[in-house]
Amino acid sequence: MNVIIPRRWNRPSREITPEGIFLNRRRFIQTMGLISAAGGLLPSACGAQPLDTATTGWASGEEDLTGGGLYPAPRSERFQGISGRALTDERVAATHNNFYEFTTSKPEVWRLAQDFETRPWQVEVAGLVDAPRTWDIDELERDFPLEERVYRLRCVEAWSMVVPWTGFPLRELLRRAQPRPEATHVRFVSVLRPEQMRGQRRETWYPWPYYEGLRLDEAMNELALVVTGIYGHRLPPQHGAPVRVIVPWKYGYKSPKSIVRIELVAEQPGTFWNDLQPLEYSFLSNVDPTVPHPRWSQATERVVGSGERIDTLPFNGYGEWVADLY
Ligand SMILES: Nc1nc2c(c(=O)[nH]1)N[C@H]1C(S)=C(S)[C@@H](COP(=O)(O)O)O[C@H]1N2
Ligand SMILES: [Mo]
Repeated sequence: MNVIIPRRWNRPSREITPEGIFLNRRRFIQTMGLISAAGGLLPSACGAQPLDTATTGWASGEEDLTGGGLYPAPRSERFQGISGRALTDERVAATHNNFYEFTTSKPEVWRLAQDFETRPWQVEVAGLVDAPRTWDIDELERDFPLEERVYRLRCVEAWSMVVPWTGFPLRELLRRAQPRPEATHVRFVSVLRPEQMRGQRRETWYPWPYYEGLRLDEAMNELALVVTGIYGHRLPPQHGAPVRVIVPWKYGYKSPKSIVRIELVAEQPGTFWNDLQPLEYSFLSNVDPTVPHPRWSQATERVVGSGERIDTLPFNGYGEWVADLY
């Protein structure tokens, strides 16, 4: 059962990471003066690598780029791209992050997260299941066939991106755990590691660790993804390495990063933002252009990178998959 298929042999051709991303990234790094700031680290640390990753914090070293041959994973046939919308440039996505464990300042997350240790790492699947298990991240990455899916990402703050994630359906992991009939919801818990996460040390008014939740039927929808990679390589720290969940029809905060525990429970669990501000952040938080946030409209969104303003779609464009859940 655990035969590892050499994915690179049957990998379809890729358009997801066009030349432009590499070229743009080079230009970006030069513009930011990172080459000189890093004191010549770039040429020596990168060696023959095709990507300038060592100084950027969005993947470093051969192991993080390929995961020993797991990345890039085959592209999903059904989620190859989004018509009329360009893929967000990797350097843009990697330098505009919400990850409050490090800082609330989006452009600074990537730098503050650079030294976050993402291996070894374990994820516990527990609670109301017949087959609880603690997964080592390396087992998790190998035991489930990885695929790449391009999804829209819509933050509640009214900005959006289009991102190629690598992962596998959450329902595959849940099925392995064999949820008991009384399980109704799934709870996710992110890591608590204040010694490596500056925001957890300084912003002590937040109820760390970050936690989120879904109804079990939502978690079993084929769109809900366990994510270990982005742009054809392993997740870098700022995107929630080594493993996060992506729930593309909900506002971004429903997609918890750097998770350590997935728990099946018998009632609606509390969630970080809902517990902090229930009037602003509901438990469901499905993307809905007709329901404004108390402090701003959700009718449109700003495309990060181009700055274009576009209409927000119900369920973030995924109504075909999820509308019948509600
Ligand atoms: N643990 C944790 N997960 C989190 C967050 C966070 O602060 N902590 N921010 C959320 C928000 S608000 C968004 S928009 C997305 C951003 O994901 P990205 O930085 O990979 O684009 O992550 C979500 N997951
Ligand atoms: Mo967000």
